[in-house]
Amino acid sequence: MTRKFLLFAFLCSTFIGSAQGHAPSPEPDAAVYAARRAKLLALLPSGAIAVLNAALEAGANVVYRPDSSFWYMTGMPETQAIALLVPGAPMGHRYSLFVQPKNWEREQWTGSRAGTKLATSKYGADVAYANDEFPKQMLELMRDASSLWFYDGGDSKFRDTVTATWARRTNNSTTALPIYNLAPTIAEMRLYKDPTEVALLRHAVELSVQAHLAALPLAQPGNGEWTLRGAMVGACLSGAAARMAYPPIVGSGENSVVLHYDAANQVLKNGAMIVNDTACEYGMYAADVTRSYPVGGHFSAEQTAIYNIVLAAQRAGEVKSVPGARMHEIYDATAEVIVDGLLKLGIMQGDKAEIMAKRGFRTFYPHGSSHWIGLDVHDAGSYEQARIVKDAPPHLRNYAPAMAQLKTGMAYTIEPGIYIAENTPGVDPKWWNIGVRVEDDYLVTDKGVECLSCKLPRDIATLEKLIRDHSSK
Ligand SMILES: [Mn+2]
Repeated sequence: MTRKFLLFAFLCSTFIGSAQGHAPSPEPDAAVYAARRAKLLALLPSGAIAVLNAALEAGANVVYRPDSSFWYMTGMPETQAIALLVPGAPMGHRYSLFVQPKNWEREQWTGSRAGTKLATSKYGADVAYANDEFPKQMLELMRDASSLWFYDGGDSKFRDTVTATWARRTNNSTTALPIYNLAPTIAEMRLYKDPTEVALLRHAVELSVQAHLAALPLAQPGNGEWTLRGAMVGACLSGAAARMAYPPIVGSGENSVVLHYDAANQVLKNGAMIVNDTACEYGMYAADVTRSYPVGGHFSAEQTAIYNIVLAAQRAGEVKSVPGARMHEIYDATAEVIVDGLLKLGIMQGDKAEIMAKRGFRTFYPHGSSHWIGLDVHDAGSYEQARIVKDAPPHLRNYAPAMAQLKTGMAYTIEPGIYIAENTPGVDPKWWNIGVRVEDDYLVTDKGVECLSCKLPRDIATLEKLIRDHSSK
């Protein structure tokens, strides 16, 4: 049997509100989800119907995780569920849920199902049906609808069925009947975190900070990359995280320059740089935190030089990171500090203006500085990338600056990095295999931008102390 949401449902069974008790992931608060649906209904034109599909089961031996956007609108943790929203319907008939029917023989294997009863009493549906009723109900509602809005939850078969059914309806219409993907509309809502989300995100970040603090003392020669990973996974899960926010990245030495290295199977060699990009998911919300430090806790002169450039780049990004700023201003600031620093060290050569214009630093700083965080670690929401900037030189067409402006409720990372691979042409071998990324999580509030993870030390002296105090030598 593949459905493993029993564990998830169990973790959901205690309310987060009792923060003192550090209860596991929160019980969906029906009012929060109802408010989100009301907002979505208000955005839809009259005559619209909206169908939202839960994610498919992920497969055997994989714990089911609800699709983030479906969860955001429904709080319904089960697979094979469909939500139907009809803004033009009378009150009390606007929200239907189609769910797996109660069936003890199945539930004995895969866990309790809400069934139609809880679909209304707990998850707030006006009306609930067994999910095999969906095709019939859908056809009936389509007859009077003038636009269809769908969210497929990553299930292409569901999308095909819904769109084909709508196409048949359109074929018999005197005018074209539009069909829209709901994903961008929900994504836009998800960009602005409500208080419930902010509380969960804070908790996820706090737990991740504790996990990093548990890992730092283990950065000793003879331990493995897995030792750090194990400690962090342990810290997250024993703090009632349902899972990690993403596959942990703990890479030392030559692995520190691989951005998404996830094997964690190398023994730690004294002095090797570690990039540790690991964080917990809590209550469905993902933190994203990275620290870099050498095995044994003694930064070499070269590691110090690179590290301080990255830290200064992050600081420059933070300075730009104010309400109203555009996302690309953060990236530009980090890139500029990195280019200045690498030119000064002789790792890069050439004209700064030309390097900036051609993004010539991407050998060393190949990724962006920032992404949204939330229900997904790379959260939904547009960056409003300008594909072609008015009057911009041609190189900017590849750069596609993110024009999105920081507004209250948005959450994002600032995570510059420098990675110097072995045999990088023109680079002195003393710099090889130094990878450094420093990543923190930020929230725009009414009072300004708050760093959620910055209590986790970033300065060399404190990082060294946290490692060296636990050295056996
Ligand atoms: Mn990140």
